[in-house]
Amino acid sequence: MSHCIFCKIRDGHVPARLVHRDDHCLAIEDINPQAPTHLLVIPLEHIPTVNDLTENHRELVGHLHLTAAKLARQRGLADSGYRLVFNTQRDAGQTVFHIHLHLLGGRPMEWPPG
Ligand code: IU
Repeated sequence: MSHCIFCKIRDGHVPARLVHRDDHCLAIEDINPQAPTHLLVIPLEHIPTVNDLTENHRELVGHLHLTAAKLARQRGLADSGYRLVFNTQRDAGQTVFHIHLHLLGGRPMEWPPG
């Protein structure tokens, strides 16, 4: 079995609060939310970091963003705003090495992030 926590969630071996699933990705509630809405949009394919994306992932990357935008709309965040983030590698704070698009919203946010 994969050691990757998001692969385990994908395969149903670890429970998670699933809010979306389709043929290419799933979305879950983050277990340590940093905003009133904090979802993770996760491709089914195990891709360790954004550095590992190839031309073959072009559609998938678009799909992850469109899915996040749909979830943001469903939660009433389209007008107030939200943030989409791929943390990539150590300095950005990536802790799970299976790419995931953070969707954060429901409160004002600062820029630049810490
Ligand atoms: P990061 O960008 O790799 O730092 O984000 C990992 C996120 O995954 C982080 O916000 C964690 O709270 C979240 N998470 C989770 O939702 N469920 C888990 O079992 C684990 C991490 I491990």
